[in-house]
Amino acid sequence: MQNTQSVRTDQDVWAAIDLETGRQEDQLELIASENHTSQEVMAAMGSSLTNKYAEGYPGRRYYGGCEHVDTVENLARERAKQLFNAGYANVQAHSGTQANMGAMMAIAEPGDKVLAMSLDHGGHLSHGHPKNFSGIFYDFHAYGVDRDTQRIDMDVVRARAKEVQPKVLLAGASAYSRKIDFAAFADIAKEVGATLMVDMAHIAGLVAGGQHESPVPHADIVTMTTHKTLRGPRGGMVVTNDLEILKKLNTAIFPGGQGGPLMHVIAAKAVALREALDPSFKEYAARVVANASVLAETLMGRGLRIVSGGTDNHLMLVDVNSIGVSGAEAENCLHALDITCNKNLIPYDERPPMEASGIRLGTAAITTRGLGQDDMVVLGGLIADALENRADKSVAARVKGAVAELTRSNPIYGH
Ligand code: DSN
Repeated sequence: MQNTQSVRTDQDVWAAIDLETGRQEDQLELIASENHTSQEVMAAMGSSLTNKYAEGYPGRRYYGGCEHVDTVENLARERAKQLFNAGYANVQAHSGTQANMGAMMAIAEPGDKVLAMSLDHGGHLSHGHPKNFSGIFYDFHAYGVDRDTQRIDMDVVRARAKEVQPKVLLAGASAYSRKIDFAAFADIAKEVGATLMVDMAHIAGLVAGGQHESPVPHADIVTMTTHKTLRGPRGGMVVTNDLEILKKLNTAIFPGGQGGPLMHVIAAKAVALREALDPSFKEYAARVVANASVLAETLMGRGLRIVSGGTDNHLMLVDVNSIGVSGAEAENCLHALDITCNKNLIPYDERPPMEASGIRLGTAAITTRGLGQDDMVVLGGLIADALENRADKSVAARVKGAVAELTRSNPIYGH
């Protein structure tokens, strides 16, 4: 048996992994849903727990030899409950979409009506895309953002809820830069007799760090991913204060939608949750939000329109159409200069999704590697310079050089 700690025989795979590590070190990651985990989180994912089958839940498994993975899953559950001040947690969802599938199966029957944020206005594909399980098995209806303010108008949500009479009211988004009023959503759900589900995937780390109101006291069930602002491994998680919902959720996750849990990922979730419980995580979350605010202000100062006029969280939608560029062109232009982001529809977009009129920028990853507010002023200027002078090779070279200075002086893993 080889020593798995030190042996790297598969040069093809390791070469690609090393290149990806280098890419992450050399590029500024502005994709709002990404982050850089600690090495301890990664070590847990690369541990012997990947070998273990543990279908079931702690103390009630379908396989022997689960005593140690039980310890790990219990730690993850307890830490999730503590971090989000929730009564119950399920940490087995393989992803955010799997978490949403489990939650939906726990609180609704196929064919039931669900009212969720429109995908075109910042919602998520698991909130009703016609080719996703959600749109296939449930009857989704949408609310959007106001054309003028580009914010969610709770009066419109209320009117839509009264009209649709949904079984489930779903709050949460993938590309919405403003605070979400979970208390108001709860009032509306109560008014129409709906169950309130919140998908806080993007803002879970901000909620953990006290930078966004928590949905947990207001919602019947809260889903999230662990790898975005929460800075854990790629995966999903669900919390609730309702024991009856928890019982249905547990059955919906396993055996409903998944088989064996990924115990190595659950271990990494436990490690990340411990990190998020540390007081330093609150400072991190505050820096993420402050950085996003400065970046948005800087871009607006350069004439780029930010959807809704700014940001309250870790992300912003930049309307690059306002300077005559498509989102796809902007994404490619910035990627060539080692700034990674994604093209994104903006509300009421007239371009198709693969072209889009916006780019979505987030500050979770660059804040992890140490960039601060002064750097955001520099970065905003570089982004504006690059987008305004796309054909100018000397501008491109200057921007790329300045990005290299930022990445070199802020290493992620230091090697
Ligand atoms: N794909 C993620 C995002 O970028 O927001 C959501 O799952």
